Amino acid sequence: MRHPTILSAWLLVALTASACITAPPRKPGLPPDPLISVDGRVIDSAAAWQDVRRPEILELFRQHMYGRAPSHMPLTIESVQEELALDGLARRKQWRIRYGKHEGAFLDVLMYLPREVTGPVPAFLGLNFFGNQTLHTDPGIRMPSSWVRNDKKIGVTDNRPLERSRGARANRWPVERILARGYALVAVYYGDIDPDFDDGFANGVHGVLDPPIEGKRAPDAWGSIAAWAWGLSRVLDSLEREPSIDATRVAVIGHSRLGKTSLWAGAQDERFAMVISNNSGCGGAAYSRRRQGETVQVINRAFPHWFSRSFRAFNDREDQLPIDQHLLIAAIAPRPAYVASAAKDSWADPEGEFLSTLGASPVYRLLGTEGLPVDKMPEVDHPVHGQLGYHVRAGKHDLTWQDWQQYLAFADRHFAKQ
Ligand code: GTR
Repeated sequence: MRHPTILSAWLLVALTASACITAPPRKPGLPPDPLISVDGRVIDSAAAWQDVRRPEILELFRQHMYGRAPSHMPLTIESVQEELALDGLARRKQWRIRYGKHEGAFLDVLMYLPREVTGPVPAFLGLNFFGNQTLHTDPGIRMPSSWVRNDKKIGVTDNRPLERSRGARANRWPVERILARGYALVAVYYGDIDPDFDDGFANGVHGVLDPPIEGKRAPDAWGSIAAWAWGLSRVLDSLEREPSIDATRVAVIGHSRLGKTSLWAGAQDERFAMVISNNSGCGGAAYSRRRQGETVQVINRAFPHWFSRSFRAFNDREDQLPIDQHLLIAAIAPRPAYVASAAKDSWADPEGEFLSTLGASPVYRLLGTEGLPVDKMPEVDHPVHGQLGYHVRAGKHDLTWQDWQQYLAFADRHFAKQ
């Protein structure tokens, strides 16, 4: 008689070989096919996407681009304050999330809620560049105590925000209009998580949770984008404890480098119910392989702290990347995702942002949604909304009310309660 284990091993090999169809190797230069695994298997079911391809994609992004963040850790919430604000139109709630004993190991959260709410509301959650006080002239907003980039126009000197910085970015955050539509707005200053300059990862969350050892870090240690994304997930942790918020309907939104961040946060953390990338460009929604506008080499040289060190291996070698940015959007599927470009923002490669959104669409369709409802780039100011949304707005690199109108409509459509 044949040995039973050899027989069953042979059977297993034969069965596996017949069950998975392998694809021919991809030509160099083309972006990786979202529906073919690294070992050549065709991904043809939701289960294969969820169990094989999505985890493998996230791992590739960790290994080669954004780096690896430490796993979840306990947080404490303190300094909670709640009062009426905006002439009685809103409730303003602020709290501090502490992630370590070190003096500076905290982030300050600002939340506005529509005043009249019955039951938990959906929310937009976004990081900002100069402090929560720049969102509105409301004098009750706490100022950041961490490092802030000097800026005469905004009102920051000696890396401290001045009183006159209150409301300096109100044009990007239409607070009253968001509240009027029944959404909460949750804001955090990104420098509370990690100050945006290259200091060898001594300050911010890296210094607290994962300091360099004798000046050394692993090639796939997390960069600042991964740190900001980590912070967004910690804010979501705190929103899950917030009775006024429906944490199953939180849209994460970010502009530019913070759009790269919202994509990476949403790709990894499936609790984000919607992801919005506003003008995120290279390292965000735009294909790296196109090399239009900002390139991998340019971004790594200008911002050596944003990505893992391992990403530098692809400077001028984008074709060698085992990933590209359509896979980042695909990792969000089937959750709704919206990518927006601005016509004059050639640095962010609007066409590359559109094409990668389109490139993610087959995954959305595999998972039973419509994906992106067009296959050609729409004209300027002709938004398209499906499970994936896209628009290219007239004008320059910015987050405007026009962009917000689309995000609100997109959220209304996807967050509507049946
Ligand atoms: C630019 C950078 C872009 C984008 C932008 C921003 O200097 O090249 O990748 O992130 O900054 O965040 O405003």
